[in-house]
Amino acid sequence: MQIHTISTQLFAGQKPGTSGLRKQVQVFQQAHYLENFVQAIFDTLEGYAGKTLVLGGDGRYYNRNAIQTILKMAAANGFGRVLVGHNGLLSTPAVSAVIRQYQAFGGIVLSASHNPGGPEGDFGIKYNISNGGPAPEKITEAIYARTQSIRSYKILAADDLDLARLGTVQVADMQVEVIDSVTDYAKLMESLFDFDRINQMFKSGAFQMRFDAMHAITGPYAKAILEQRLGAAGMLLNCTPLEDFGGGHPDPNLTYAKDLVDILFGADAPQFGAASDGDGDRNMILGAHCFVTPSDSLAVLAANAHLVPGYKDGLAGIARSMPTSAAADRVAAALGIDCFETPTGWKFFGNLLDAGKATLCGEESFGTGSNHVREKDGLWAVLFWLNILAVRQQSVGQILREHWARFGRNFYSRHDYEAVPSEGANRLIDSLRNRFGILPGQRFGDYEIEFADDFSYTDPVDQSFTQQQGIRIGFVGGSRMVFRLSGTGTAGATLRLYLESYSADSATHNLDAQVALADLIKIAEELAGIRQHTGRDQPTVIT
Ligand code: VG1
Ligand code: CO
Repeated sequence: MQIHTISTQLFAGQKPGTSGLRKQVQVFQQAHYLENFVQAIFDTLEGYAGKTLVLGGDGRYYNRNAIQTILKMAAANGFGRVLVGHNGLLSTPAVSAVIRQYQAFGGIVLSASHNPGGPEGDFGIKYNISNGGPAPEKITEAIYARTQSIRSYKILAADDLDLARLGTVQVADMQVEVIDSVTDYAKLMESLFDFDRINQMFKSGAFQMRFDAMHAITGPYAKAILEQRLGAAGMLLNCTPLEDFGGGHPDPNLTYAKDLVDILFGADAPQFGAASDGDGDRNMILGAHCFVTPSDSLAVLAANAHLVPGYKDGLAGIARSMPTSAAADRVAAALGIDCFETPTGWKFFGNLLDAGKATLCGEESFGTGSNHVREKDGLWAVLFWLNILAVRQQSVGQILREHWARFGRNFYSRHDYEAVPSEGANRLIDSLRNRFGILPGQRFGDYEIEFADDFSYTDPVDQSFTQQQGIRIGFVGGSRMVFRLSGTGTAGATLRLYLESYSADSATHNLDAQVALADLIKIAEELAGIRQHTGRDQPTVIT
C-alpha cells in the first residue's frame, strides 16, 4: 500500500472553539478540509510513532467518511495502532475512558455535540491528549497555527475498512482494532456505582424512569447499562443513533428535550427522567414535576458523594466553570474542600483532575463529571443520581428541597440568544467592556452594581493564563449576571446570559427561577441593550 503526499491549499478559520473545530457539514465536505485539520493535529504532536490512537464519533452524518480518512492518514503518519469504535461509534466519555485504559497516545473525537446533524447540520473534530481529556489551549492554538502554514498531507492509498466487524486488521504498518463501543465504559461505571442496589430499585417495580437518548450516541450505552444490566426495561426512549438525530437538536435541555420534559411534568409522571446529548457527555436531570439545574445537580452530587461507592472516601475538591452557579461552592465550604472556578470548557478541568485537586467538576451547560475520565459524562451523572435515589429512597424533589434547606438556593437561569448577527453581539460585549469603569455604584431599583469585569484565569497547576472568558457583573448582596459569546456555534453568534441570585430563606425556595430572577433579567436587558444590539426581544432557549 502506498503513502501519498497530497498538496493542499490553506483554509481560513480552522480554529478550535470551546470544544474542537465545529463547522457545517458542507464546510467539512470541501476537498482537503478535514485532511488539512487532521494533518495539522499530527504535525503538532511529537513522539507518536508506533503509538496508539483512539478514534470514534457520535455517528452523525459524515462520521463514516471522516473515520476512514483519518484511519488512512494515521497509518500514513506512522501511528502503530488505532482503537476504533464499532461502526465508528464511541461517545466522548467512552473515548476518554478508552484512552486512559489502554494508555493511548491520544484520541480523536468526531462530533459537534449538541448541534444538529445531517447533511444540512454540523460536524466537528476534536483532539484529546493522553490523560483522556480535550487538548489544552496551548495545543489547540498550535494546531490552528499549523493549519495556516500547512502545504500537504499524507494519506495511505487503501480500501475502506469494515468497521462492522470486531477485531484486529493490519493496514500497512498499522494495526486497526475495532472495539466494542460500550464494554470498557460499562466496566468503569460498574466500578464506581452500586449496580446491585440500583438493580434492586428497578426490580421492586415501584421505580419508574425515562431516559431519552435523543437518537444519539448514548442509545447503545443506555441499552447495555440501564436496560440489560440494571433492569430499566421499557424505560428508554430514542435509543437508535441516527445520522441526523431524527431531525432534532440532540441537546438535553428544557427546549430541545421537550418530549421528555412533557412526560416528567405530565400526569402519572415517573420518578426520574434524564437525557443526554449528541456525543453523550451532557446530562439533564428531572424528577416528577421537577427540573434540576445542572448547577444544583453538581452541588447535590457533591453533597451526597459519600453514599456512592466510587466516591465514599471523600472528594479532593470541586471545580466549576465560572458561569456555573455557586451552589457547589457552598457544599465545598461545608465539606472543607476547595472549589475552583475555571473558564468555560472541559479542557480547563484537566490539570486540576490530573493534579488530584478536584474530584467532581461541572458546568451549567448540562455537564457533570469526575476524575474517572477527563470529559464530562452524561450517563455517569444519570447513574450517580440513580445510586443516590436508591440509597436515599426519596424523590428528586425531596432531595432538592432538603439540599436548599441546608445550603440555601442559588436561583439560576441561562438565556441563550442563538444565531444573532455577529456584529451586534460583538458590539454588545464591547459596549459593556467599555463601561467597566463607570458601572460600579450604579443602582437599578434594589440592585447596586458592586463590580464589572472580564473573567480571566491562571491555571493553578501550570500557571497558563486565559483572558476575556466572559463579562461578569456582580451586585451588592451576591446576585450576578454574566455575558458570554458561545464558542461552539456555527451560524452567526450566540449570546449567553447567565443569571444568579441566592436565597437562604426556605419560604422562597419553591419560587420559579424565572420569577425569582425577573428583576435581574430586566436589568440585564437594559444594561446590555440586548434588544438594540441583537434585534431580539426574547431568548431562543431558556434553561
Ligand atoms: C458550550 C457550553 C460549555 C461546554 C461546551 C462544549 O460552549 O457553554 O459549557 O463546555 O459547549 O460542550 P459555548 O462556548 O457554546 O458556550 V459539548 O457537550 O458541546 O462538547
Ligand atoms: Co456534548
